[in-house]
Amino acid sequence: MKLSALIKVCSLFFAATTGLFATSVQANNYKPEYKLSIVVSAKSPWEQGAQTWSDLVRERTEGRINIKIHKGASLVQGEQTREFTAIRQGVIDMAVGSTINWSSQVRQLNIFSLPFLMPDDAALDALVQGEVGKQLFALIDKAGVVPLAWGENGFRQISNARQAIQSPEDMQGLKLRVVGSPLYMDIFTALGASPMPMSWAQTQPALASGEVDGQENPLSIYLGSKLYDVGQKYLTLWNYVNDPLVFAVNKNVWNSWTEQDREIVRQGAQEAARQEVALARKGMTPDDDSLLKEIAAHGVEITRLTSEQHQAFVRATRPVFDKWKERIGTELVEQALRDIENR
Ligand code: X2X
Repeated sequence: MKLSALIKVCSLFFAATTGLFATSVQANNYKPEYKLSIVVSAKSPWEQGAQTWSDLVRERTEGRINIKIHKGASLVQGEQTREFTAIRQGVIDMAVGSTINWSSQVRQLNIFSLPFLMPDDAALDALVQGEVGKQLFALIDKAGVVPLAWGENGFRQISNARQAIQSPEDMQGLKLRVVGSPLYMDIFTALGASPMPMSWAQTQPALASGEVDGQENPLSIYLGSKLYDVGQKYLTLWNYVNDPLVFAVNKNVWNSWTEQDREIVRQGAQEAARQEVALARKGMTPDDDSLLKEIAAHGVEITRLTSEQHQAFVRATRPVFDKWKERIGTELVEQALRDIENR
């Protein structure tokens, strides 16, 4: 064998073995199990979305990425507003998280909680699938968390144990549980209620004991958590906000995976999110109101607002919208308004 040929063979052998070596080093960096956080515990589209994502990833990586779901925000002792920080720090590896809970760390995520910004599903789609969604993902990424797909918790409706709510006057003095987020405190204070910040884990016992009169959450959570069993017999459909969910991974964990596995995780998140959004919107349309029927069958009085009644809520919360528009960033909110207009 000529010297040049020998060198070639040797270098090929060297390349092959270092390649093998690199793969095994990468595999060694993988954890035996990855911790995925969600806030809800009961059956819901949110929980189902996390399950689908985990299953797809486990299957397609042939078990290299093995995900365990931790419900009830248990990795942060139920304190859901600390979830984002915990992902960033690596206490949590992965999450399907609500923008409400992450908004204390990424203030622009408050945009989805601007009262009555989004009139329908298409408006939410226009935001998350457009320029606003792109900018928000860049901000989440900059904060040290890798966002992969947008899911949806849903339009949030208000329930209480005292009386039907048709106007802000009906909310005077009502003790309402809200997520510990300043914007929600402002909204319900403007409406004349007494908002009480509390984690979701504490809410169900607080509703059962009568410590609080009401709460606001999407219908799927209301039903999945059986809130009709803890006295929540009055439900008003007012679609005032809608919180999207973000499928995300801690940055170091993301970087520890091979390119091929990252692609599987990203694809899996996108597929799971698509299915999750469809599920989150199911059963509350004129064509299919099965979810509403199921709720009504538990003796719940469901109130729908006339457009005049709706306007009274919009008017009462307008100053909060204006104040928070500035805090979130006027340009981003203007972009959102344009995208909704052109949806
Ligand atoms: O706490 C809530 O209300 C919930 C479950 O909807 C969120 O995590 C935002």
